Amino acid sequence: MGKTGLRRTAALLLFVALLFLSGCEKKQPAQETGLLVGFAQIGSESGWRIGNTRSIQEAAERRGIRLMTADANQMQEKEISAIRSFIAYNVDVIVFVPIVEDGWENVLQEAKKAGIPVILSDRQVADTLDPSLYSAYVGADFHREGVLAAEFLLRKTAELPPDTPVRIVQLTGTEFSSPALQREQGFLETLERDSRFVLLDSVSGDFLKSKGKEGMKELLRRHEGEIDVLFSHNDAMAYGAIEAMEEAGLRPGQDILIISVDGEQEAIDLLRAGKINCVVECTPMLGDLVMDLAEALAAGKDVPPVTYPEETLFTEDDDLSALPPRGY
Ligand code: GZL
Repeated sequence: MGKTGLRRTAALLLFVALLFLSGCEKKQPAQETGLLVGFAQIGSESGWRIGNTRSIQEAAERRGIRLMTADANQMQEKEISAIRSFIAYNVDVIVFVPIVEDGWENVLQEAKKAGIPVILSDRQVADTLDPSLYSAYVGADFHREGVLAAEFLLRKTAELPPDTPVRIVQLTGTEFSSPALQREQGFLETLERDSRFVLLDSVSGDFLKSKGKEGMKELLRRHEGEIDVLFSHNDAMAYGAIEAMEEAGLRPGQDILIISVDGEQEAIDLLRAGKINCVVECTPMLGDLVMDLAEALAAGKDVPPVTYPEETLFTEDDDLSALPPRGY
């Protein structure tokens, strides 16, 4: 058996051990083809994330791309180990979701040294990282999502008396992750030009429903009777916050306005029910965009450094009757 064969056998044993430990599975596409892609996903913390994984896997399967999927269970060190196993297995392309912006330099240097192109899917790394260490980013413009959330609030409060304070609390996503950092930045930058808007407090809900509920309970305890608006960095945390508000005898969407991000089916249903006022879309359906780039990179072609999917927002003023099922 040649050196490559030995390397792939050894790496396969390492990868299978890692998959076994992290409860992952290797997807077998309909028909095996040449391209082998290693995909490191961060977990299954929200309906959004589950939809994202499905989108990547189905896009690979449709194209006959062999996909090795590793689930990091929200742990960066597991994600780094998975990337290392992809390098050892000498995959053609690595796709991963940077759970946080920092801590990727060493492993991406190793991928570069191995000559394996890397695609950032869904989340970004710090812009201080050497951009030659990855080939492309496919995912949302998180800063714009924050701006869209704030612009809805500006419209919603335009008719209030000019000196009426609008007191805001935030449920933030995973600390140091690009969606959390940039959604907050876009939201606050847009509102800071109007002194009526006051950010009372923020609590991290880590993009989880359970922590969103805990966080909202804490915010209600700290600021009882003072909160006008909740900006939740994702739908899952907003669901938890709605439970906390209703348990406190409050009417979500009326006593406290709710602006959320993602656009899951459940959030659209809550929007229709008047319990959420605005949902900024952040599509998880990135599979085809990612696999287009993977195939191009494997063929030695140049690819755009940034690819944003089409995205919109949904508000209480929209006619949602014709909106097709969200699929996540
Ligand atoms: C955003 C994505 C976020 C979603 C959350 O692109 O990384 O992670 O907004 C998910 O629902 O947990």
